[in-house]
Amino acid sequence: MKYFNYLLFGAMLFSGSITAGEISVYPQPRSMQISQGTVSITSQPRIIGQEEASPIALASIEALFKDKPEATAGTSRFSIIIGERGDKSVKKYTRNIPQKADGYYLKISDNTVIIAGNDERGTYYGVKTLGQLIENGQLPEVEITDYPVAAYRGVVEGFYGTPWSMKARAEQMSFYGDYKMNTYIYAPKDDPYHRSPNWRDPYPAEKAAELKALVETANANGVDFVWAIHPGQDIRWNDEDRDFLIHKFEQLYDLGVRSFAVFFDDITGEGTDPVRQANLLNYIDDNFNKSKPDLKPLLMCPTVYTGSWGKQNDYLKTMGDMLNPDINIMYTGEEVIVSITRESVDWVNSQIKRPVYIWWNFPVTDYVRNRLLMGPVYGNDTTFTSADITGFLSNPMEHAEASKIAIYSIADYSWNPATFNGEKSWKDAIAMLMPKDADALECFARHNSDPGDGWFNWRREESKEIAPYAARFAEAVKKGEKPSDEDYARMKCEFEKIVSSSDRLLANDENEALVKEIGTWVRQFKLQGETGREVLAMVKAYNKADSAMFMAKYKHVRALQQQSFVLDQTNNQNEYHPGILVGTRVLQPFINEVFSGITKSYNAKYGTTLEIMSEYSPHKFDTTIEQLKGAPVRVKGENIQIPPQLEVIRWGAGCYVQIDLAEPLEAVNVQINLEKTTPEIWKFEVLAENGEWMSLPLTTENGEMTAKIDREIKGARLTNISGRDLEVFLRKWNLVVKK
Ligand code: V0N
Repeated sequence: MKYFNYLLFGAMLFSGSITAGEISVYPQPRSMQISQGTVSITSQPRIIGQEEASPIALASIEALFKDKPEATAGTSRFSIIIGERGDKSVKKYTRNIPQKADGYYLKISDNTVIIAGNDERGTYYGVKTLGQLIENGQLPEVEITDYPVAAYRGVVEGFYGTPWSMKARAEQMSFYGDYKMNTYIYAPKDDPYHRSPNWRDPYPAEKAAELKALVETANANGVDFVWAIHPGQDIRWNDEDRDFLIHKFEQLYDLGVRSFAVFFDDITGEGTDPVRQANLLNYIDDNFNKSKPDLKPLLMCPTVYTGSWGKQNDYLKTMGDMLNPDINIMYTGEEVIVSITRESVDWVNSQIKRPVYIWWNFPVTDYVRNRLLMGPVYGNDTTFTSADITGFLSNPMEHAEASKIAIYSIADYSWNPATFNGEKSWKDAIAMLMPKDADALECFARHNSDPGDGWFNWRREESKEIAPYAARFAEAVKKGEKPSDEDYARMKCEFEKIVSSSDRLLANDENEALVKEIGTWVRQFKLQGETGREVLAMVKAYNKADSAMFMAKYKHVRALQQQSFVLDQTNNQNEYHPGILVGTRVLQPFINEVFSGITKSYNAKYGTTLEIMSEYSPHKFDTTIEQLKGAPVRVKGENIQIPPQLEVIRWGAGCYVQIDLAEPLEAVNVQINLEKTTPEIWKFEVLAENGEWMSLPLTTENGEMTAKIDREIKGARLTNISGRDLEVFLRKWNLVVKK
């Protein structure tokens, strides 16, 4: 791989009039030599070989030059010689053509362009590269030999949540074609005809027609449309279900599908049996795939699809031993949400005995639905070759347009991991999505990229440029010191940029689909910028002993926090992770810490009792436990929560936690997990309408205490009545109410 780097680098040193820097072909070609001259395009090209060449390649050429005038007699016409291996037109270039699927040879010199594909799609990709080389009606003289590392590249629409719309899917196809992604797997977990219970039923006519049209759009862009079935949760291991599955595939075949997959992920019960799964897949391969001459290899997603699960049993080894050799096997890496490492790929390949087909769970957010993952692709191993991986697909967010930032980079990475540059790819993707406001979108994206510290503990960098300034500034406030002017200026500049970037994104007319998808998060981001700016002003006022200004800024922050709370509570109210979170790794913690810190200092200095809780909540939290003072009450849909604490809580005898509701609410129950559950330790009470506290019995089941409430209350409280000081973990304190 180093050799190609030098070749590419070397070529760039001897660039001609068009400097190498200006030439950016995505994905980066395997080898590109640039020479002096340029070819100017003044008219329609003369095309040689069109009788045999790939129709979609010819269609792309037509589209490239559609606005050029017909050549007139005497004008210097430029020619395009086009074809694939074996075609007469490119016969004499056969030895230049790489013998790799999707590979091509492209040479531009004098007034001639040669595009010779190893196969039809290779020719098509040669035309896509040609299109990217055109600058102001000029073509550089180059010689390119190009082919991908991963044979299958693109997207598996395999997430939980709202499936993409047909319109969004169709729009994705041209994007895949432009960046040499050749695979789209239709596998929306929440499409009932893909998964249990309706996988056996044929699509109704209208839906079938939509799929047929989508398959045609995919083919027109060189994309293999893979239809996946997900029978495992209720499949019966008998001929009837086997035939149901084949019949369903037949319906999709009749709609034009030529690639098929069977997914067994995220299931329990009988369907998880690897031997039965392997027998079914081999049967499909032998009786369906092999009976039709024009199908791509069968693909399966295993039940055991991570290394950490795979190392606990022989499931993947069984698949490797039993599955027909041409059936491809998917895998998400060592964990469900993780970077793809050399170790994990080597291990799984030793089990499955074929190069693995990676399903990379990025930028999917169905496990953190209140966030967007807009950051760069990085952290995957860059040494993979075609012997290691046969596929590398992205499982994207339910936000199709916003997912393009990551997908664009994954296209580049999967074509050639060795030369992949994540930061550059990320910036180019952003500029592609919003040329005029790329800096504004980049500001938004760099502060919305971390999934947080959930069960998967896979983190992403976020706000990394300002993190050192933010940390120093917050530390100074915590110590009651004045932050440095440099830190103050840097933070103020960032918050100003956040506010202006947000307004520009909301006003952007270049990409309405993107603005529609991320708009609510952008509005939240703007509020965050305004809040940050005003919190800084509180610090400035405090350090100038300007109480009037401090109070004005304090009240403004309080108002902004409430707006942010309302926005969070009234948008994206899915049942898993409702709400709208932004800047969670650095910005929000900074704002919370500095707001609380400077308000505490102000209270101490002026003897005031301004509330120091940073996150707005209409409900008040009261406690006699030192460690929990100031903890925010979180409202998540119909759950009013004291957020889980990672540290041990020292809960003194007679101490309590109490929530005072903003208004009487119909409460269903309370769910409490402190890892010390024997009920005689605790007294749970609710504040009834009549102002009386009444205790309700706590029951314990599998480590959790619950109390049925089913009445209107104004508050709830839990007291340690054991007579002893306790050490507990506050895993969960959740009051379920009816909105
Ligand atoms: C989550 C949850 N996976 C699923 C879905 C989903 C993705 O989009 O595709 C990421 O959230 C299955 C998958 N297949 C290859 O990745 C998996 C989960 C977490 C822990 C578990 C079981 C399932 F123990």
